[in-house]
This record gives sequence, C-alpha cells and structure tokens, in this order.
Amino acid sequence: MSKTLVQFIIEEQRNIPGASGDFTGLLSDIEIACKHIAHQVNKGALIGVLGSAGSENVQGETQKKLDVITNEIFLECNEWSGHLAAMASEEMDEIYPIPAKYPKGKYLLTFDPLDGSSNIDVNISVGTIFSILRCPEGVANPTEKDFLQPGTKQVCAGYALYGPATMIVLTTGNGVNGFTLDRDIGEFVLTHPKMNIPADTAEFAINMSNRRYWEEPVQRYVEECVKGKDGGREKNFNMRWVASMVAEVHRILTRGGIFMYPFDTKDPAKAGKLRLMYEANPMSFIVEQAGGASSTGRQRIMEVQPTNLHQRVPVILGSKNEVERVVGYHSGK
Ligand code: P6P
Repeated sequence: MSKTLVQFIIEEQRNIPGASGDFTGLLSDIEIACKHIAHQVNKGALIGVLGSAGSENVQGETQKKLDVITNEIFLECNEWSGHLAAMASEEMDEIYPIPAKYPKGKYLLTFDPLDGSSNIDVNISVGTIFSILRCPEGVANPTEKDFLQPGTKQVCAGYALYGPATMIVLTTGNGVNGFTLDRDIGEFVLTHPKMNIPADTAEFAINMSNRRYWEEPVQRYVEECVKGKDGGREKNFNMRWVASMVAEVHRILTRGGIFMYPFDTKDPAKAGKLRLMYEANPMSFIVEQAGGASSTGRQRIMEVQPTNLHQRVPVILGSKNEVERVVGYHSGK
C-alpha cells in the first residue's frame, strides 16, 4: 500500500530530535487546505468561481475570485490548530495574526494561495506555494519584521500543483518528495520519492516579450540558447513558458531545465516580478534540495536578507550547470 503524506511526515518527524508533533500537525492542516483548493479549482465554472473578483491585491494585480477564495481557505484551515503564530499571503497587505480565540504556535507560514491565477480562466495548471519559518524565540505577537528571515531559515517549503494530476511536492531539508492526490481514498500518496534535477538541460523558460528590458548577461545567455549549435553552444535548446511558476518548477524537478524571471527595466520600481518570501524562497529551497541552484544572478536567493514582506527578486533557477553559467555571465566570466 502506498505511503500517504501524513505517514511520510510522521516517519520524517522521528528523524527530528525533539520534534513535538506540532510540525506534523501544521503540515496536515496545509494538506487539507490544498485538498479544498483542489476541489474549488477542479470544479471551476461548475460552481461559478472563475473570473475576476473585481478587486486588486497589494501587488496592484486584479484578483480572480479564486485568489480570494483560496486565500480564505488557507487562513481558515491553518488559523485554529495552535501551530502558527501568524501568517502572510501574497493576497494580503499586512500579516495575519492568529485570532485571540485560538492558541498560538511556534511557526510562521507564508503562502501564495493560487500562483499563476491568470491561467485559471483558460484551464491551464495553477498552484499553491507555501513556506514555513520558526517564529523568533520569545515573540508572542509577531510583526512583519519577524517574517523577514532569509530563505536559509525555512524549516519546510512546498507547493501544490493543480494540473492533470493534483500533487504536493515538499522538502523539510532532507531531499524533495512528491505526492499525488488519490481521489478514491482522498489522500496524497508518495509517487515521486527523492526528486532530483539533472545538472544539465537543453530547455529554458523565460517570457521572451521582455527581452528588450533584460540586462546584458541574460540577453547573452538567452541568445546563445536560441542559436544553439550555431551560436557556440554544444547543443540546441527548446523553450517553454507556462506563466505559472509552479508548473515550470515541477517540469524542472521532473526533467531538468532553467527558469528565469530576471531583473528587467520594464518597471524600475520592481527588481523582478516574483516575490521573495512566498515564491522565490520556497521554490529555491525545493530546487536546491533536489540538487539544483537558485540565484538572483548575483546572489544565492536563499541568502537574500528580506527588507519587505512583499519584496521582489530576480529569479534564475534550475539545472545547476546552466544556472552557474548565467551567474558567471553576471560576474563577467
Ligand atoms: P508573466 C504568475 O502570475 C507569476 O507570478 C508566476 O507564476 C509566473 O512564472 C509569472 O508570474 C508569469 O509572469 O509576466 O509571464 O505573466
């Protein structure tokens, strides 16, 4: 019989000295939230959840109905059980303190409840991204600054992918494992143990319409990929762009690749498009634990010291040898 996600977490917990079961309970709550979201996403038009909510989020992006619904699901599934001291979401400007009527716990949770939601109305895969940090010792009522920890401080990172199959992929710092939702038993079961990213690839992912805004090192790297053997590379490349980071990262975990949302001058106020705390950091933890690399082009993403809950960073992640090539171009090699 396949190992369920809860069984896997409990067995993992036995490897963590002093683990209280708090962490296992938190992951179980997150799993339930992802099951509810999978249901909403899968039903889509049948239950009237597609289309715009008619509101904007803190990012200035028009919210889909499902952005709002999935954010509420994450809050409701995780606020009551006493494992968290606070939460933070892409969809909320301020942090979400645990209501006084519930016990507080020792973890902080950041999440993007529905990443790639611009795809939801056209039935393309979307996902949820989450990251778990420890609440600083002795902090009973955390504020935004308590969340501003570098990615190396994450105790867990994961995503749910709502695609042809619904999956949860996560790491607790001991490799990366993938679980597929078996709707017959209502459980996520282990289907992709010890996921690993090949060090080399012939597939790159970037939004080419931004080419004129990129810095020279990225222009050079992408040009070489496009030219392939005719441009000095030892092979020809293929290109993908799904506009759903979870789908892109999952493809890379499955068959390798490099994903880039680099710094661009399209909007000088933004260092890139992707958010550090609930997109770049969790995905970087997963990618590194699977043997890949993740950089801003100039720095390991997980070592960036956050200054703002919703700050953005350039993202270059995936197959180690290709990421290192792009980083090398940034340093003039
Ligand atoms: P663009 C989705 O909105 C997202 O945050 C990531 O999931 C995705 O990789 C990127 O933005 C797509 O951005 O500019 O191509 O629409």
